[in-house]
Amino acid sequence: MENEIKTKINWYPGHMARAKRKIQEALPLVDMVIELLDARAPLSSRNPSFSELFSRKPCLTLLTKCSLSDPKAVNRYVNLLKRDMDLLVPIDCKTGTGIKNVAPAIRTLMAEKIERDEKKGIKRPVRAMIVGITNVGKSTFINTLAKNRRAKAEDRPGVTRKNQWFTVPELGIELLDTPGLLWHRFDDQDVARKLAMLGSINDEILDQTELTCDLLAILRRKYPELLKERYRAEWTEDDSDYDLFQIIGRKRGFLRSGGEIDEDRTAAVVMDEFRAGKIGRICLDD
Ligand SMILES: Nc1nc2c(ncn2[C@@H]2O[C@H](COP(=O)(O)OP(=O)(O)OP(=O)(O)O)[C@@H](O)[C@H]2O)c(=O)[nH]1
Ligand SMILES: [Mg+2]
Repeated sequence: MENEIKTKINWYPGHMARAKRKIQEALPLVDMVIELLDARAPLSSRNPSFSELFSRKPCLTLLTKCSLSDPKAVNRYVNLLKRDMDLLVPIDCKTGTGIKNVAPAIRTLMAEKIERDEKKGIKRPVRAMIVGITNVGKSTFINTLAKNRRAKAEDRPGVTRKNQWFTVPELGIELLDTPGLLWHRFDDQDVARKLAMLGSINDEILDQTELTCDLLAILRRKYPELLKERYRAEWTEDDSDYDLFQIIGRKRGFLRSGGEIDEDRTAAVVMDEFRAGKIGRICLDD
């Protein structure tokens, strides 16, 4: 298994190319951009085309899903990333962490515009476009701020297909939900694999056993104790990632009639448990 050439991941469906055009067309309508990064992979979840695409707009960066990520790593990334970003705020929409800091950050970033408007006697909401890769939590973030407005949000990539406005009058802001964007070719396949682990790439185009072995490779290197605790698994240096995958399948009793492990079931369970945070708080990026 470990000697096999890995399947190359590429996922840039037609709807994403169209969505990118629509996002470009909508840019003149907004005052600022809010980019969401996944706290479990803050570097890998940055779309490299965004810095150019949004270079003319002030940008608030949100490091989201913090409750699922390693708190030490989140701190390190906040310090590292804020150097080259206008403003960065760590949040979590499930636990509510950091949400109260978002509106003040928007006002700080838009202070000049707000002051200019006030001098002219105009009261106009700040209009922000919410952008990020697929499944990072854009629609969930909008629902968290806009409370009663419902943007469709689900745990699979490509849920939002159209730009859609949501107003939050109590905060004086209007938010444009946009479809998640990936990029045309993943030069770095490690990045592509991490995005697949986060659920940002269509699971149906991936070999799930291979992806789970890649996840286990990261976990055994960075979080061996969490892995041992969750699966009561023991392994040695000599065991390959695939051997470890087999050990876990066996421990869980996912066996077929011939006594081999059920690979599909093992992969699905390990991947689900990782995504739900059951293995622990994990950051995939180094
Ligand atoms: N634990 C946790 N889960 C979150 C958070 N934000 C979003 N999620 C979950 O992540 C999944 C994707 O959320 P969406 O809001 O649909 O993501 P999106 O960026 O709008 O996705 P697309 O529209 O497909 O691009 C959902 O299952 C959410 O419940 C968060 O802060 N913490
Ligand atoms: Mg969405």
